[in-house]
Amino acid sequence: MERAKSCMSGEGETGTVLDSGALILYFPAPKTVTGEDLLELHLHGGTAIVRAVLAAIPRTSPSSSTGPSLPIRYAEPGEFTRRAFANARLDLTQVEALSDSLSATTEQQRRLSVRGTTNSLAARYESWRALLLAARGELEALIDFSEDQHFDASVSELLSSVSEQVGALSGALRAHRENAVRGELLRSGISLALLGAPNAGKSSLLNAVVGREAAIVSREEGTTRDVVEVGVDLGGFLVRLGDTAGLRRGVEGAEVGLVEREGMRRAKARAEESDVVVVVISFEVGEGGEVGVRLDPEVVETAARLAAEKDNVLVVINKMDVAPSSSDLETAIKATQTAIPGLPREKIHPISCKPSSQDPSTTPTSIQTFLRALIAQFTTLTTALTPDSDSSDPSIWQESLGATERHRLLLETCIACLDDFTALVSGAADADDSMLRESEGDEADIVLAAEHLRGAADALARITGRGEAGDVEEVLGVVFEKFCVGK
Ligand SMILES: Nc1nc2c(ncn2[C@@H]2O[C@H](COP(=O)(O)OP(=O)(O)O)[C@@H](O)[C@H]2O)c(=O)[nH]1
Ligand SMILES: [Mg+2]
Repeated sequence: MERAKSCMSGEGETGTVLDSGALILYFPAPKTVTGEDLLELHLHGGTAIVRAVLAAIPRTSPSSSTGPSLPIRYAEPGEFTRRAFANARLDLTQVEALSDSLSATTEQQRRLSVRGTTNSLAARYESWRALLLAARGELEALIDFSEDQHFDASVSELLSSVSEQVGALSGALRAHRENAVRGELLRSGISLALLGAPNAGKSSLLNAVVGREAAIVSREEGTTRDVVEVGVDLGGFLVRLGDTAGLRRGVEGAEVGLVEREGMRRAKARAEESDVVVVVISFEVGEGGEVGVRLDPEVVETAARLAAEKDNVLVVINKMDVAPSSSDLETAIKATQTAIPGLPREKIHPISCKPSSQDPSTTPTSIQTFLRALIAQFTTLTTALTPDSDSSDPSIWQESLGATERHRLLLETCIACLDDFTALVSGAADADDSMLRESEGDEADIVLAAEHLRGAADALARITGRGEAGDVEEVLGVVFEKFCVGK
């Protein structure tokens, strides 16, 4: 048996250092990661040592050496976290953030997941749910106890105060849902499409950005038929770059064939669903040696449509190195702005993908400048919105970026329930306050309105994974606290 030195530290955990250098830490429940008793064995990593220790554990039965051996087995995937959730050490939003932080590959993903590991997001859902429970409590009091003499608030006042609260909450939920979409850009990556005529330099730009030959660069037109996808970390943002087939309007002698047409269809579809579209146009040398910017109608029409619909278009004017003078560049910028109406000057970036002759391994300066603008655009896209109605510290809204796709779907359900509530209550108010008069049918309306609030609160409870049990008690608690019924 090895000699061991024991020590106590922190909140009761006991550490034992064995002479072989192994460290055994005992954490008593309930303030542990899983909420259960925990024993941590820190061993040297050799497989023989680990195997010997694992073989020794079943023989250390606490009862007697002849008693049943201590059952041990490997943990199931995620079992520690599952136990932590079961023992209320973590809520579902924290479990999700933990899984996100384990799979984070970029700085922005890491930051997003760290934000979610505190329980502030869950606390916010809980505070909204509490608000809904309180509102529902008030409505149920209206149904159950309206004849009670202690109930002195006017029915219509109460209803309008409840719908006012629901209205404000609904605004906050909508902003939160919008931020969840923005947060998803950090989590799953920002999708970016490169769009332009054949030979404009889309593949060259992709390679200059990625820093390796991901896409084939060729003077031959139509080398990219399908969308080439590359994932890249730009300024800490995960970006999914899509290099697409060139867009061009067919002309006599150079008609667009079936395969090329399909490539163009995919290119437009990819641009349509992208978060950011970079349109590549270029200076070209004409047959007579003249240099001018090439604006293919197929490219500019698509770009103008996307710019008007989504305002997510950036333009690069490539092959600046062949432009004879800076006035040619200014002419090119003006022509681009005419072709794509409403495109601000700062969204047009002259670049050259041609490597510098002094140091071909460095990214050309013009591309570095463009990348900085691109990263600024990513920052804007992923900054949390603060609802106008909310004058509190905007940093708390930053947290709502941590809301996942699962949260977003449940938020939709919650918002839909609140919309139903508002439609019912305002509909009734329009119908000459019929809901406020006390007949049986009106009571049914109030029951239904309370039911909508319950649906909304349940959706929030499903986000944190808490709250369904004891829901009735909570509602009753609100009723009794507010109206002192039954005293
Ligand atoms: N002079 C010059 N040539 C370029 C530049 N960018 C790309 N090219 C050339 O333009 C041709 C087409 O480029 P590529 O990237 O394949 O265009 P894509 O069809 O839009 O993907 C190739 O011969 C490239 O070497 C540039 O900035 N300056
Ligand atoms: Mg290409």
